[in-house]
Amino acid sequence: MSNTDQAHIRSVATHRVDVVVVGAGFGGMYAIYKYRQMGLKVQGFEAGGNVGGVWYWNRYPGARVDLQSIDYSYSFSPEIEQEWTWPEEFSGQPDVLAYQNFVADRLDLRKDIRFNTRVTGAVWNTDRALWTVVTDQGDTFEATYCVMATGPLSIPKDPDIPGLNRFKGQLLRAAKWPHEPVNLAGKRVGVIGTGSTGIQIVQELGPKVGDLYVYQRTPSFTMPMRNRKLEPDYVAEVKRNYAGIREVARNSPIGGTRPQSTRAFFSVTRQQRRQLLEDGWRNGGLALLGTFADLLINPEANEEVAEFIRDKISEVVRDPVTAEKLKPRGYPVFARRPCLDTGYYETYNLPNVHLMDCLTDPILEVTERGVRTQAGEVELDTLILATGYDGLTGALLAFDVIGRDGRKLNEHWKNGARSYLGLMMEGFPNLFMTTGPNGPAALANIIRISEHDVDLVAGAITHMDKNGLETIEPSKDAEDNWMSLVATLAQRSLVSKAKTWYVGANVRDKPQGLTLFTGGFGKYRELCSAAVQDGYRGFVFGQKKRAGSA
Ligand code: NA7
Repeated sequence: MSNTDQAHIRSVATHRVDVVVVGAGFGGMYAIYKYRQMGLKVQGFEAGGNVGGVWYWNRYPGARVDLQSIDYSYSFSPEIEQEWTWPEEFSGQPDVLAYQNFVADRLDLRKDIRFNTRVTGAVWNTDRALWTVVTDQGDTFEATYCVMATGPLSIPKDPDIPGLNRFKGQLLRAAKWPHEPVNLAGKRVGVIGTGSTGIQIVQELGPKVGDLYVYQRTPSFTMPMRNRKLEPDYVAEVKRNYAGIREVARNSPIGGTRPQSTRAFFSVTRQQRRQLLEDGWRNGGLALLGTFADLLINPEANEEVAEFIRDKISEVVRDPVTAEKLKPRGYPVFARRPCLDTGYYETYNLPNVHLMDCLTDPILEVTERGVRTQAGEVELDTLILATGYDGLTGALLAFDVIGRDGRKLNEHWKNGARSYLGLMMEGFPNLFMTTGPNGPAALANIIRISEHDVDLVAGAITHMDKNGLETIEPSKDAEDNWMSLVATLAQRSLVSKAKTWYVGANVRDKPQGLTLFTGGFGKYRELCSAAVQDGYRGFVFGQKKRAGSA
């Protein structure tokens, strides 16, 4: 942003608030509520037309959470816990969005949010110790604190395939699905991408469309979700025990109640291992991952589990050639986000579902009529892109964030995202992130992390208020040390050993490396809490200027 732009911002600035919150997904919604309850004047901004974040946009067929809804829900309000009833163990997108709307109504959140409004710039003014935030609607706000609740998955990524715009049929993006119903019955449909999103779409559409062509580059490991309706007795029991459920989640590595064994893989016999894996498979969800303690750090253990899943694929998929193509190889299981499915592999037994292997026959281009690979052109009525996101950093690098001394965030992150506790960056005073890079973000329950981060920020603001402090930012040393810890843990974890959005591999020219804290959510909480208890260790505060001083 040029000096002239900055001067312009100053000249039109009219709104002054205490806190700006960017994003009205789970993190932003809670942030708005929490800071408002503290008596602060809060302004939220949201690019979507309503609350929900990723759940507002992702209305594709079959969209569903892959964590139990009992865990994937707010814990900050005992009233809301009692008033809301989840119908299924793993909720579909309509129920998740209905829940978010229920919370927004219940807490009257919308009055403090400007919808259909995208933040286009945020600049720190050192003299006045405030952020100036501008939007694409021409609004300019000044705020003491800026909280980026922009989420790890909010910038969808089109594939680098030539000709996308040439397609004369219907082009649909999973991450920007139309709000009106889309009738695909009898149609020739192509789906590009077989991550969590592609898998959910394929299993949902396979039995419903004319022909389904699934363009798969890297096969994913997926396990049975075994979703179920929640019986009233079970729901009542949960409602009685929410406090305990939340306590378990807060101290667990994944921020949820899924059991996690401390058993090492090779501490039991081959036969016992097989039996335990069978039990995990039968229990469904991510039970398999919780069966042993060392699946993400012991490559031999990991490979045995991978082979167990490959065997399952052979048991289900009748055509052996298709089964082979569906088997993931060359990267550890659980290093890409493990998918949960309901009959995904079975879908390939349908005569109208065709697996297109982009590893042996890559997509050359999208044409006016469909998709062309080396083997030829497939004509399509509809092409669906399920090609993922510019994860973790995309949202914050989509606009100019300029900190102290004109420091640009894209410069600060030019070799990869840096932060202290996944929460703040050196040189960017009073700018907080929730579920930011180098925190546990994608590796644990995002709602538990969001609540934790929002509360941490609330604590810091209260501390500053009490002590006459005006600015907070991490020291360079603190950020360096945190980054070393993140890197050391990442080296030990198999999560860094696959080409995924976790490591930036899906975005051309993006710095590569795992910018996630792999020590687990419970440990992350402990480290944050220790820093706070130790007088906000690693943070540097600036005193409030006395009236009359420059
Ligand atoms: P993912 O997991 O990033 O998956 C994107 C998929 O799109 C993946 O299979 C990619 O294959 C595929 N892709 C991307 N570009 C291409 C091209 N050019 N050709 C063929 N295939 C391509 O995104 P999702 O939306 O499924 O899931 C994101 C998160 O949401 C997930 O981790 C959960 O946390 C929920 P590739 O792997 O690059 O070979």
